[in-house]
Amino acid sequence: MPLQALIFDVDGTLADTERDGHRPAFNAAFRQAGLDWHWDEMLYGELLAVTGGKERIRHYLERDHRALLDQPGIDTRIAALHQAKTQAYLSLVASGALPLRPGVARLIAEARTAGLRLAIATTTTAENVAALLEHSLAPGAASWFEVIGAGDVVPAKKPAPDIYQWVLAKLGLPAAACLAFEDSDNGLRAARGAGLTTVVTTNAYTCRQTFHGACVVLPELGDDAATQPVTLKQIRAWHAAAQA
Ligand code: XBP
Ligand code: MG
Repeated sequence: MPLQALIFDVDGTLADTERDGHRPAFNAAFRQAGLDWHWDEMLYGELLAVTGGKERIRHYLERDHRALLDQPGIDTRIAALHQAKTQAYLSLVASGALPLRPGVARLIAEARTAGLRLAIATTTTAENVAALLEHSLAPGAASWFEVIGAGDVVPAKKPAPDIYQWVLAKLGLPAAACLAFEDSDNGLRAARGAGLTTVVTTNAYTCRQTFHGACVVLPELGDDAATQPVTLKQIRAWHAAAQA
């Protein structure tokens, strides 16, 4: 079956949003709430095992502040912290602090020219996706993506396949007609669980993970001729080989 759509993860795949965007945004929300919690780069790397911001805060409490979980209203407190975190993240994105990773804009442009359909499958909040596309890709770029599956649209977040299944259903395509881009083990498991051929581009948080079932694992898509940028022709060839 020929390739008809590309489905992109966002965090860690389109941009290094985890280290430079979400992490400082969580810390800003904690400070605003008068909490002395601070997630440094190493701790954040461990917390990334759990996807979803509200889920990650809860996981941190289970780990380091267990007693708080028994307090009345803790769910509301987590939700409020997460809302403040989203506002801090949106400000960071609007400041232009989160450039896209090498090759992302180039490959998306190539795919659009070729008439491929584009979609997003992410665990992050929908507002964050729209802001990143607008500020770091191009004004109006959110409209280039026919389907944006984000955040709480499905209850089970990655590594569950649900968000990819949701996106495939909205696209009206079988998995065999699509290819996913991911950066993490959790993301790969979600995409593979939905039956998708998956290209992994690693980052500092994920480069030591194992990527069983990935079609290919690369440090980046690349823009620099010396590093042989991944072209749409190459993507089509990987997709075809995976279907054979
Ligand atoms: C991304 C996530 C998200 C972000 C934070 O995972 O797990 O939770 O870290 O975003 P993936 P929110 O790249 O696999 O989709 O705070 O908006 O949830
Ligand atoms: Mg990711």
